[in-house]
Amino acid sequence: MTEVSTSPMFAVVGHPNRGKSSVVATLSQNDRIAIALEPGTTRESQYYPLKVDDRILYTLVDTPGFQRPRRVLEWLEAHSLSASDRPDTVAAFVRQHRDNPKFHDECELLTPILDGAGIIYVVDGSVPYTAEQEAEMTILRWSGQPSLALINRIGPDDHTETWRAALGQFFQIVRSFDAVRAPFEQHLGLLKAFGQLRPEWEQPLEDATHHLTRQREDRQRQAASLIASALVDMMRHQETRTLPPGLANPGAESRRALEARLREGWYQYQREREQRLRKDIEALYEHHRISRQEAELSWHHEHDLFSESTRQVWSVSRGYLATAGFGAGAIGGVGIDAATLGHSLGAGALIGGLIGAAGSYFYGDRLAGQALRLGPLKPGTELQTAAFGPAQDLQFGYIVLGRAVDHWWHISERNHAGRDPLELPPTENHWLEQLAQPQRNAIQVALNQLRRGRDLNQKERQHLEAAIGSALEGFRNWRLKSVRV
Ligand SMILES: Nc1nc2c(ncn2[C@@H]2O[C@H](COP(=O)(O)OP(=O)(O)OP(=O)(O)O)[C@@H](O)[C@H]2O)c(=O)[nH]1
Ligand SMILES: [Mg+2]
Repeated sequence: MTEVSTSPMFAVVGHPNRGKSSVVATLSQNDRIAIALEPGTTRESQYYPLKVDDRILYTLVDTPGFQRPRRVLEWLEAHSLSASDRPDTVAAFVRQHRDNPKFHDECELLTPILDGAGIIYVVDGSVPYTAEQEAEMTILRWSGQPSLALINRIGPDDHTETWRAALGQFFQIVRSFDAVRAPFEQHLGLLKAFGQLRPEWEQPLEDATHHLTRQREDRQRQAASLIASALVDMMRHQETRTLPPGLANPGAESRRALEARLREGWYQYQREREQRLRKDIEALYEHHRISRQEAELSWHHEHDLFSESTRQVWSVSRGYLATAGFGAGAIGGVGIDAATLGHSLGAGALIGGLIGAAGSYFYGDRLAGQALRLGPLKPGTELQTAAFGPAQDLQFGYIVLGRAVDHWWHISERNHAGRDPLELPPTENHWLEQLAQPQRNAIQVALNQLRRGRDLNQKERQHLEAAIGSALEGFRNWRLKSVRV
């Protein structure tokens, strides 16, 4: 508690349903805060400290909206003798009405302000300004606390300019801020503005922007490492079964059945591993409640890891493959890829037909690369191991990587006020062209190694992580550019 009182605190206040909780959620990086279409969602004041490395950088207080501002103002005017006693009059109002249900919301929202919190007054710039809100603004001014107004546009209309003119008469600082869409840089800009409200807050908020910037860089590095781990696991994965005595050296028919079973298991593993990566990335960015547009349980879906449309979106061109790596192994990989292409198109279509449903499998068999492999009988026993995997096609690595980087981008750009389901619309693979040759090589060399079932040594792993880190950076720049066009 003592720490809370030494770091800056801001009460986010305003009319009901204007995006107060959304502002709090985004700036405190907390997606558990209730945000809803109905007015009156927030009924009690709640304190949300933003912590980095166990240090509270600042605290935001989410509050209920004003319900009876005119009545409150009437009371204040009737009980104030001069301008100098206004803050005391506001305090007297809260003392006297604390247990009055009629003014419950006003008492809740004024309490943190009387305790010294700065005021962040949130309005919706998509609805017209009305004089009705003057009572709210006047009450806030009477509290004597430093204040800033935020114009948060919820709907499509734009009344920002009238709002600006009105708010400018009541608040020291007026800013526009879209709680759902504002990019990270704007969060930092807003914190700087908060720091201008009181001289003693300037340094703590300067520190806060510094910490948040560092945290974002750390998260990006950790994301690269999580993605590298998933890539290693997925490329190397082998689905195996030990065949008990009597089933060793199966005939052609049971061999096919065994192969189909192992292949399904291999698909399943890959999908689950990818989901685990996604959850890990979301947790890294403190997104705990994301619902997905993708149908997770019905795999036969165009967004499925193994669908034809996925392959089209995320696989890299033959030219890219040919130039990405210089090692002999890399070229070998391309060779295999080219040689099997014609054949596996046919096989892929066939498997798609067998599996039914979307029938869109194309590359699953080619990825896992090969038919079932049966090991030798274990000496002294009748046991034999059957294996499926690891992935033979380098494209699988690029597809996994592309999907992971895309998902990361959506998560890292997502504000904690966002409540829409996560959609991952198709994109193109031009992003890889952002990568410099050494990073392309590092990825290609790693994939080639993994394709053979070999693990990476520490140095190779570091190279891969660094290259994925650059891929994240490149992808972000590419997305920013393509969004702006
Ligand atoms: N598009 C968009 N929608 C927003 C934004 N801010 C809030 N909303 C939506 O507006 C509605 C109200 O948002 P809340 O943050 O719950 O508003 P509030 O002021 O806390 O509401 P109460 O607690 O009921 O007073 C929700 O449906 C939000 O998703 C925004 O910046 N952009
Ligand atoms: Mg609310």
